[in-house]
Amino acid sequence: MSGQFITVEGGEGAGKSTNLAFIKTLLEAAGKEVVMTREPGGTPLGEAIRGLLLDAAQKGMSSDTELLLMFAARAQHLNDVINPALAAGKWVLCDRFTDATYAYQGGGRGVSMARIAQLEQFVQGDLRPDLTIILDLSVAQGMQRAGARSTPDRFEQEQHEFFEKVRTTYLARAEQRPQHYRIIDAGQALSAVQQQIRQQLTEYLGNN
Ligand code: T5A
Repeated sequence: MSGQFITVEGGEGAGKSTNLAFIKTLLEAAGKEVVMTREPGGTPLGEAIRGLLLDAAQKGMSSDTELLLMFAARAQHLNDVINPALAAGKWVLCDRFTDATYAYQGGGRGVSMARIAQLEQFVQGDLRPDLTIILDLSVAQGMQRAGARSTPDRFEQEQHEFFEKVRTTYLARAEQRPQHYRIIDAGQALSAVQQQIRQQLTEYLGNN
């Protein structure tokens, strides 16, 4: 018996945190036992790595260091949380995963996609998300929402162009493997966003 692996992605301020608990409720209502987690993070070691990655004081971090730290946190997360949960038949709901590495380190920073793919295979083996929900909205709207909060972290200090590349990469990945992705128009009011999520998940659960 194996559970399913669902990830939620999107640019800054897209509403991932806001909608994660809603998605968990929908899955539980369908009788699934759900483990909710996040990246970078999800374990004590992963959360410590997250602290380094988001720390605005780490200005000189190279793109390769950033990439390797993402995958280091992911390796621990897979070992301690994701793989055991899936093996026990639970559904894992994760706030960001390797699509974010393709979007931010690949699209945003310009790291070679082939190098990311090598690390993905090394760290994950054949594990890929069964379903990825992309909360898509314009960069301007996302920055406005995220900017309404506290001090910007190291990623939030990037410029508009960086986030345009992040968005383009997410959408391109969804276009390549449409059966594994659902794109939600996250620019709408929360009730309309959640209505789309409910509709897409209901359809997915009906087929899985
Ligand atoms: N990262 C991560 C990489 O570079 N590579 C990787 O491999 C991985 C895994 C941290 C950073 O790490 C990078 C990407 C990130 O920069 P994070 O904390 O998950 O990752 O990312 P953030 O995008 O910073 O998380 P945010 O909390 O900023 O965004 P959310 O969770 O998408 O947005 P949320 O839910 O907090 O909402 C933002 C605001 O908008 C409001 C909310 O109330 C909130 O105030 N809001 C709405 N307002 C109006 N209408 C709606 N529909 C709304 N939905 C939400």
